[in-house]
Amino acid sequence: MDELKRTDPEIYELVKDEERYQLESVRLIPSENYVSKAVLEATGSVLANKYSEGYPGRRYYEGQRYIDRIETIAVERAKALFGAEHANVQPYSGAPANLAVYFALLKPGEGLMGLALPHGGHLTHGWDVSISGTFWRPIRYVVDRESQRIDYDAVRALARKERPRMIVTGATAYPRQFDFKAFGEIAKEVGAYLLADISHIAGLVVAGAHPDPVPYADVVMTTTHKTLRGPRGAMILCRKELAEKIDKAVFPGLQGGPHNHTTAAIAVALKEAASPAFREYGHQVVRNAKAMAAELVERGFNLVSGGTDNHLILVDLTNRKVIGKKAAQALDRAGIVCNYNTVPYDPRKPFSPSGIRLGTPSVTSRGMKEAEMRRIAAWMDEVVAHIEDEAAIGRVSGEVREFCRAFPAPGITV
Ligand code: DSN
Repeated sequence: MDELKRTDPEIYELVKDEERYQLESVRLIPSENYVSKAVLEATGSVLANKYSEGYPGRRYYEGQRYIDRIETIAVERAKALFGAEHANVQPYSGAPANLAVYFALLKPGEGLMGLALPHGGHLTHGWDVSISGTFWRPIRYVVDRESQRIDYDAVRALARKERPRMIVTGATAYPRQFDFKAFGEIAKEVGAYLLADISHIAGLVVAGAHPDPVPYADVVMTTTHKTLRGPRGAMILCRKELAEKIDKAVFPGLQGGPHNHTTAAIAVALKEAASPAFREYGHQVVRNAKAMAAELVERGFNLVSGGTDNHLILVDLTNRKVIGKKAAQALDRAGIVCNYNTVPYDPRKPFSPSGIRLGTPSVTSRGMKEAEMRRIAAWMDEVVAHIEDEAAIGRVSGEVREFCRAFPAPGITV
């Protein structure tokens, strides 16, 4: 980044600081990852210079000879990897992608049923402060109070009562697998579309480490930068008969020109995700999450639903007498980065909830395995147990920095 250094040393230094931070910390935010150098190179390419409103072969600007080929490759790779009939790779990110799906298939005011935000759902699945809960009639299902898992009978009963036009399955803080077949049956029974938002688990799906929604959902949406390990962006997959509506909703309905540098990087990430190494990666992400969960339980942590089936762990810290925000901040000072999070039926407010959310996609990308997960869980225990003791937190921070040295991060050259 010599040129950046010369032109704007202030930004250059901050980028380098962030790079060091990502290298020297244990990153447990479940929606984050490390992309490869190849993905970074495509993202930082001259494709950023080009306008391409429209779709391959149907653009509103000339000069698309290379861009059309790049977008076509991305689309074909997405279709092949997920076994989908149609793919749109232009959404800028997950929130606009979900909005495009609603815009394509729902009339204003029709019922949109999703997992409630405090129970692990996403803002764009019909929460009040989001346009999704304002333009459409929000209907919210919750997890069962005892099992802290989705109760499919309760979802069916709610759908029968409320008759949504669309049901959304997917979450940002749900540590268990989704039964897409059950959701598909419920949606069919009430005449609703089923949207599977697999943003968090797309990498696990392609690796065969989580059931596949494509046979059951009318539309599948995923961001490309979480377990899928691509650039920040999103894709919408659907059957042929919905393709035109979806494409029109993305452009010209909601967006202007696609971010071609992102499209190219998505294509690269999809190629990487089709490799046997990625398949192994997806399974290791889950093995690592299970190992970390088991160690945390062993150390007296209370996990929502008792454990995990995927890449994510939700810890309820109530029994440790520490609030989520305080724990997340202390862990960050110790070099372990996670986020505070509500837990189902949380008596506390979202800005200072009872839990923290952890995930293994990033640490697995660095080659860490089960033994390292147990080590990290032990550090977390130490920090939470000594939350007021800056000397103890400082000691952990030194150990974490040293530990990270042994695990190169993809995309970061030391
Ligand atoms: N913000 C993402 C997450 O962290 O789960 C979802 O959009």
